[in-house]
Amino acid sequence: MQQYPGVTSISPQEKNLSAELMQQVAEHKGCGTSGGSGKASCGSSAAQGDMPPEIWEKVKNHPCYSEEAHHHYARMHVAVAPACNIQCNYCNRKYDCANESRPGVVSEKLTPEQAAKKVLAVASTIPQMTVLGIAGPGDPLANPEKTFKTFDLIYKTAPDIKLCLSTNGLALPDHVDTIKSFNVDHVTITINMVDPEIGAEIYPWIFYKHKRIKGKEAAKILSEHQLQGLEMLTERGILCKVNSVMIPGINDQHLVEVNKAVKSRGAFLHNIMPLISAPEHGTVFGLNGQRGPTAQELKRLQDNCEGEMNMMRHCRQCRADAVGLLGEDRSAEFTTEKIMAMDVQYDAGTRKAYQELVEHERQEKVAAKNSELSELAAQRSDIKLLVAVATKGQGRINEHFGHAKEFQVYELSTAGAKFVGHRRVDLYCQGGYGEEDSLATIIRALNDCNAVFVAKIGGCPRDELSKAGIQPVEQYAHEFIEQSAIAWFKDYLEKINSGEISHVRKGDADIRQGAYVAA
Ligand code: CLF
Ligand code: SF4
Repeated sequence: MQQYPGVTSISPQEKNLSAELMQQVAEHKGCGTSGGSGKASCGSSAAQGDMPPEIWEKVKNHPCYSEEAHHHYARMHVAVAPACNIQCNYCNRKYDCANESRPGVVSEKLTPEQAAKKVLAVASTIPQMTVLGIAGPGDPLANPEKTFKTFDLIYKTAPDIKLCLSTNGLALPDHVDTIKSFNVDHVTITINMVDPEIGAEIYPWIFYKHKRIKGKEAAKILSEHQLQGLEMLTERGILCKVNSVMIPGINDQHLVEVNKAVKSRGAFLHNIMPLISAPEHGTVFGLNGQRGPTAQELKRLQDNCEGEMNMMRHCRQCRADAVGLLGEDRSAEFTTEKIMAMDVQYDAGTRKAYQELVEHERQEKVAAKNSELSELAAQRSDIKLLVAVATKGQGRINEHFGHAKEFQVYELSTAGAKFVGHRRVDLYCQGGYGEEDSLATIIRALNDCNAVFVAKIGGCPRDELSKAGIQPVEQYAHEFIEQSAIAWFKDYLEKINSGEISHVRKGDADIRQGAYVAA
């Protein structure tokens, strides 16, 4: 193992404990094995019995590390880290770090002190906010003083909040022990390649040891540091997620190799995200016409890698000052001006009591799903299909069709309901009126789904969806998503078996070419 200056060795005792944890991570074949598919996936409902207690403690209320948790718990980012030490061809420095953010959005930069006040203000307002992440707008470890000062302030004032960090990995080996000492329990490293030839097409340069280094040499150093940093973190028992940006024609095939490389070094979760590229972003890829993947290509690659390790499919590529549940953005409620005017009363007891209620409801949800699943297990069928769900959180079907800005998509089979992605759409209901253009876009976005579950839907969209072969389902309004989807699927199979209806293939749960890619 390569040694880095300033990095102290871990004790043999700590190493033993961490090796044990790493082994548990390696053996853990997914948060969602209770679904019965036997496939590794953090994309389905994780329950306490599915994994070792040490890992469960780390992921149970982290919305990015557990798909199931993201229905209930929120995260926030503070934009304290403006500088970066590398250049990615999908990034324009006018905007936030595109490794954890969609291009074209800019965050309001904060000092560590402003950030700390913001965290306490958000935590007091949103008691289900459990994780503070630093993910830009540049690279947190290219701004170590600001990043660690922020963590220090939060750890001292609100130790119940989990600390999370996202980095390109270049400076990671130098900071692993500091990360550990600040009790940062979750680290994301963006790893787009393990082959410098490919790396040279993604990274024009890095800034390392006071020098700008270009081409393959730069990519080689970056890759070595990323993998070294990953190993060092997992040896210390820090849970690691790897983000990879899928760039068709450059690293799409290669990401299977990346997946194997990061799994063998103890990564817990792999998040393959689509490249979002447009000329107006002003990036090298945007200007040279490099396209992003279709939803079909992305899903196929995620499916291919899933046998190897847990895949994240619920990432929303959020901005460096995101606040709220994944998929919702409450950052406008917490601008610096508003925060500084707030009289913040941080009450850990109230937060704890609220989170206990959340856990209670969560357990009810899992029990309801399992009871429905045991009845489905008796059915024999190879049918797999997709359904879309309108939800605003808590794992329930609780959003009106016309108010949905995105639909969550589940794959249904006799193994259960598995979350496979989300589709952002234009709002149908605009000022109380239905928007026909939006409806056409929504139908296109959901064209591979057999049904859409909603809390309520109007007559016009109901008819148009039915004509497009997408069954609107209102009967489970405000019920739990997975339990309802399984119950509906059981009923669907029974009707097929009795000849009452015939199954309509809508791509066999494979997303069609040209379907909407999350953006
Ligand atoms: Fe933030 Fe990232 Fe931590 Fe999550 S986000 S630093 S791990 S708390 Fe999550 Fe957002 Fe996707 Fe990131 S949905 S972009 S994976
Ligand atoms: Fe941009 Fe992030 Fe890449 Fe730095 S690491 S160049 S901020 S995408």
